[in-house]
Amino acid sequence: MTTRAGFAAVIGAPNAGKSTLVNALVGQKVAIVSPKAQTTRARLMGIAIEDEAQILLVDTPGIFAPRRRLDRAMVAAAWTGAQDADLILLVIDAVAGINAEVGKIIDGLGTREHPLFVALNKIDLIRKELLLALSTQVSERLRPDEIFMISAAEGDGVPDLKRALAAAMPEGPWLYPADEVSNATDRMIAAELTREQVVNQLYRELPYAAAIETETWEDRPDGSTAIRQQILVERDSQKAIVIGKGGSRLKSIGQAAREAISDHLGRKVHLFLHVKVNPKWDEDRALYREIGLEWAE
Ligand SMILES: Nc1nc2c(ncn2[C@@H]2O[C@H](COP(=O)(O)OP(=O)(O)OP(=O)(O)O)[C@@H](O)[C@H]2O)c(=O)[nH]1
Ligand SMILES: [Mg+2]
Repeated sequence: MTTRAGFAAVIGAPNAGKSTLVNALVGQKVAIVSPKAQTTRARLMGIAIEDEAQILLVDTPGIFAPRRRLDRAMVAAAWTGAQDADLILLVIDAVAGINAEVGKIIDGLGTREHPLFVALNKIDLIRKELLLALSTQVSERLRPDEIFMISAAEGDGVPDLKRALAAAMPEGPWLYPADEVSNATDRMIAAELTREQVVNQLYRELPYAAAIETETWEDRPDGSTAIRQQILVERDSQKAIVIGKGGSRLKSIGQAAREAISDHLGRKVHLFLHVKVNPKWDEDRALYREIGLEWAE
């Protein structure tokens, strides 16, 4: 049997549903998701398998006009992900349509060498006529190899997209073991699962989400794992928000994160969280390494 394997970079504006789609294609949660834009930071890879093909899906941070250093690093990671791939999958929020952010990405794609698929996402939220008009617009402006209409959240159209991605992968041996679903380490995933709780529980109050740093990780002889993580925020006022009244918010973040990490690891987890103010965490090179981002000058 001929096998296929290759990289598909999933790019798009913030909040388009890229991470949701990567999870849907993999069939397991490998990337964190939130209603807040700019959730994904690192370039994370989800591994999907369709018959004889292994599709390495590079989930990238949303592309937008970056100002802060972290934002610049995120956008750079997204474009690098696109350049390194065999195929580009541009995800567009069908409700938002081709807005200024998407326009910039289209310009950035320029004269491309890679095959381009476009997924019009969130079709569960849009009327058919509008969707068809958008599809025509995208086809004229981008001339993609294929356009798909999907709901990453509900799964509509995802199997068709997955089959087409598989068929577009170059022939060659698989690049990862058949049972692997992501390239992230448990340590990275645990930090992301905690960050997901911080973002989801506090996105209305924290304008710029925190970073998570793993301090210690101990697999204990009794089969449990003890993890210490630090939640880095920029100001004392943000620290107070994360901790909440009488520690209630931090407790509920810790509980939900512990359950998620325990589910992921398949073992009992003791999670110790504390909040640290570091006005300059955005400037901390070591943290960028931990997140998996290149330092952007
Ligand atoms: N109704 C609906 N909501 C969706 C769909 N796909 C994603 N969402 C929601 O859109 C929001 C953003 O989803 P993400 O997957 O985090 O988006 P993203 O493109 O990875 O965002 P960044 O990482 O911030 O660039 C979340 O609240 C999702 O639940 C969809 O098909 N339908
Ligand atoms: Mg994302």
